[in-house]
Amino acid sequence: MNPTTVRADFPILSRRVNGKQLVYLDSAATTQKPIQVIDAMNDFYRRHNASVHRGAYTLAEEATALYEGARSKIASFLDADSPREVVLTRGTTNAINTVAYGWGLYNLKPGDRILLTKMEHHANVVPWQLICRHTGAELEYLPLTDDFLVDTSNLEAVIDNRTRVVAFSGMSNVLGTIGPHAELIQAARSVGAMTIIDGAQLIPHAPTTVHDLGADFVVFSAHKMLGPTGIGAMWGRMELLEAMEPAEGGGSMIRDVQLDNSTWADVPYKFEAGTPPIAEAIGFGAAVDYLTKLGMDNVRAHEIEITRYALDRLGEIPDLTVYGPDDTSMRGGAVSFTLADIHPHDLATILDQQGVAIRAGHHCARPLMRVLDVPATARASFYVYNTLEEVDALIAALHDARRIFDVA
Ligand code: C6P
Repeated sequence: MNPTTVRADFPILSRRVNGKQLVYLDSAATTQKPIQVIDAMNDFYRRHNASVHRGAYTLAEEATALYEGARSKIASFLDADSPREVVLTRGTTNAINTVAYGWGLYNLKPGDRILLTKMEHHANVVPWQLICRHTGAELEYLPLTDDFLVDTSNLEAVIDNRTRVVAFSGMSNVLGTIGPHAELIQAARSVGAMTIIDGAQLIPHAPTTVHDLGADFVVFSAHKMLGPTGIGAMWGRMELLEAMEPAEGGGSMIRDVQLDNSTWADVPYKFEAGTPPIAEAIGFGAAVDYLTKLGMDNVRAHEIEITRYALDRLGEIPDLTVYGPDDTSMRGGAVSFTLADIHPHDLATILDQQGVAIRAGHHCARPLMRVLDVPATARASFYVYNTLEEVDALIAALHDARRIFDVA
């Protein structure tokens, strides 16, 4: 996989920003979209647009085939046993809420425990807090080690038969930290707890299957893997999906509606209330095709190469602190840092003047910011189209920032 060839498929990457060539280093927030995804969505609106699952006319049949075709592609990408195990959601946040409200609300009671880690995105914290309010269950958090890994040294003492849910990020959007999936899943299994992996960062970046992960649910967003916003997936074990209640009611998700009661459509439709984002699903399918063609092993190998290079080069900058593991076998390509006492927002603004787009802030991980004892970090994140030369541009812009802020 050659990022220079890959770049040619991404029209936006030839843009100039503030008179400089755009260097897009914010793929952990959202990735850019290749022409293949843009064309697939465009083609749907130009030639096939109709609602799905209802119409008895040609366009509706075409739209349904394209929508269901996208589900099948996502299922193959995950090596799921059946496309029916893939629920199309509005994204990771919506998927976690679907599990929290569809499973948690009906299965948790006072005294039950939900185990998270201190590196979770708010999407894997706040829904569980809301469920705790409804059910009386309590939250617990696994701490982090000094080298930014999930600390499992006390796991046996933390997990017991009160633990009913273990929910954790497959890859941190701030630290880049991966895992430890197998250990957490096994510990959860040993006490019969339900497991959910927030795969928003993991699935786009690592060759993995739902069988490798072994969780009960794996959730992720299309827009972080070259697809459009507004769509994502919730893979779940069929027996849990069958047993779970829908979190949202409305059209398309019912078998029958009486005046005072309703019955649900089969999985996955009982979780897809209302007219779905059809063009977005088709774009998601095209993104999965694109990544499959690149090969997820190649995607990961490139990520390791560019992240290693970035960590080494960032290490050359005085007063710069990286928050995350140094070992690239344990991390992905989201690299958070601070530079002296320059506020990350100021840093991002200065870098933007050089055309370099990075994110600054708490990255929707305020509990983690407290652990790191910083209000915010700057974050550069890499994907399939980023080159080592772009890392050089980042480094040059950071040296400029040091000069501008007169860092001694
Ligand atoms: N992170 C970032 O880091 P949505 O918004 O539903 O597509 O994804 C939410 C989400 C959940 N979990 C993790 C680990 C994530 O990284 C994210 C999204 C973005 O820049 C936005 S805060």
